[in-house]
Amino acid sequence: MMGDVEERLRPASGDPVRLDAVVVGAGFGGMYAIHALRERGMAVVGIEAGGDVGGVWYWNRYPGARCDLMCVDYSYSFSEEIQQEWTWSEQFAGQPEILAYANFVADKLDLRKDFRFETRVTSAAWDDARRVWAVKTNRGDHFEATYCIMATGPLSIPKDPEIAGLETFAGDIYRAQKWPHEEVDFSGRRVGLIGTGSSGIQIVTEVGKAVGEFYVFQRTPSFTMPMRNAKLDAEDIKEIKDHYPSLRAAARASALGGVRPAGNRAFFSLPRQQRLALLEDAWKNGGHAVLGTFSDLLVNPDANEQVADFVRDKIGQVVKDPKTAEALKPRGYPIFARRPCLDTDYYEQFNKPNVHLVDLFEDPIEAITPTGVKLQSGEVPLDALILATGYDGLTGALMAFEVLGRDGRDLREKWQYGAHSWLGLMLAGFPNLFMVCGANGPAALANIISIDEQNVDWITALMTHIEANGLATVEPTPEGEERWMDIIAGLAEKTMLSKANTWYTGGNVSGKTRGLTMFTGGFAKYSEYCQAVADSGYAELVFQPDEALVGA
Ligand code: N01
Repeated sequence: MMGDVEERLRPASGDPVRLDAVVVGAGFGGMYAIHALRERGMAVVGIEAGGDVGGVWYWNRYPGARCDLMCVDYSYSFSEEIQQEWTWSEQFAGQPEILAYANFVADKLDLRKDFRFETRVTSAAWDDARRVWAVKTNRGDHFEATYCIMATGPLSIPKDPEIAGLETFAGDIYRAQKWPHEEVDFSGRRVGLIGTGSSGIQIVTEVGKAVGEFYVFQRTPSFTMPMRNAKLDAEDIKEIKDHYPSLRAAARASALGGVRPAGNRAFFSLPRQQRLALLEDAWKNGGHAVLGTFSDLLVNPDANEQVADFVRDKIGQVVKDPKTAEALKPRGYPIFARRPCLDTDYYEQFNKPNVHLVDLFEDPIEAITPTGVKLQSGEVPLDALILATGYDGLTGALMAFEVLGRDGRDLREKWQYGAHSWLGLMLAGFPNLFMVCGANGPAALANIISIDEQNVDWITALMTHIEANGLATVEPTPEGEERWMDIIAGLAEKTMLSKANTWYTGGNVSGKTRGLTMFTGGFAKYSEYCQAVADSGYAELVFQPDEALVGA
């Protein structure tokens, strides 16, 4: 059944195109899924709204976009050939290099021939009588597939700020999540930025370098720490390439799927001076070292507050204007409960005479006008407005089109009070449907490429089990799903991650049910759960036999 995708997508009869699997999304999860399914000899098609591979790295071309995980971790581990052939230029790669890497992998594995780009899925519906997923697109495609793999990513539906008058702005609007492909020149222009999460912080450090007047409209400040990125020289590269097996093994055994260091000391197990010295070292080392220095920063509020104070002190040491420094210091939520950001000279930008912090808690936005942003205190005239206001995360992508399970059960109804699934991989009532990096797995709390690979490998192993045993459909039991959601809830109660209003909890989208639905037990533990299920012969899953084989 293999062959060129365009040929297979145009059947002469106009009948649905029959495939083994449809994969939605051409990010790192979807790319690996296509490769792994093809390796099993399956006929597949990938559907992707963007014009090429890369997922979030295809869309997020804003100035300063960079991964805050080291590339030695944030890259595929499944192919020794790819690991050896590709060479990273820096510890933390920028978006152009990560996108170039995605393209390199796509070329190497010839992935594009099975992707349908600039195409959106409009509906996916399970046909129980025929045991197929019927998947339709906005280009009139109609596929029928035994399996449907949703590799739609936790962050793919941008969220605009709900501010009156946005559509009336007469200047240029740029969205971090859908940045133009050509370079944007801000020099000499009056530019505003709304949003100071990971994206906004990266934009500030880059746009701040060449801009006329820059107004950073900040509602909640984020904690950000120095990345201290470094170029990789020939010796570094050799060291990495010689040790990939052990580096990957360490990543798989870690809570974050690769972030290092990961401390196992409790904060108060050491005397004050020693704790401070360790934090100072971590600050100097950069990256996520501060987060990794102690084991209990997200479960011990006193420890968390002391580390938050340490970072607030650092902000005060950099930012010269005391009022601006005070406004930049995050308060009222635990450090690391919002995604910890890494930056290069973020706070330094605010010492420049043309970079202005606007504290929206003190002076809220009343409206956006054709000529600028109207604050309570008056209007800030602008030529351009950058929105870095985040995403409808975790559930947004799968709720953006119709997904209908057995008996027409609608996923939007199933998830109306939040994401609910089994291992973040499968859904009771939705046979043969899989999610890659789904909302109830470790999702945004660990290295997404590690999760993608682990999920896809687990899914393909289950497919092998299905085929080897003459089975046709698989889905989790409702009880299994409940048990998983209880595990998640039990773990979530122990962390402070839900104590900030973020996309982690749905708190950034009005009307969305709030709750921490990700697995907070860490990547390694998550992998253990998944493996235990496979080792048990897939307990908590129900299968139906392949009727074609029954009695054969
Ligand atoms: O989005 P966010 P993001 N008026 O939701 C503000 C990953 N990522 O795109 O918090 C004013 O974090 C909002 O303010 P508040 C990473 O997982 C990774 O930055 O609601 N402000 C907030 O400041 C990350 O967590 C990397 O008060 C408004 C901001 O918009 C995730 O993507 C880089 C507003 C949104 O922050 C999302 O990050 C980039 C309004 N009406 C992203 N509405 C790296 O790997 C919203 N905001 C480095």
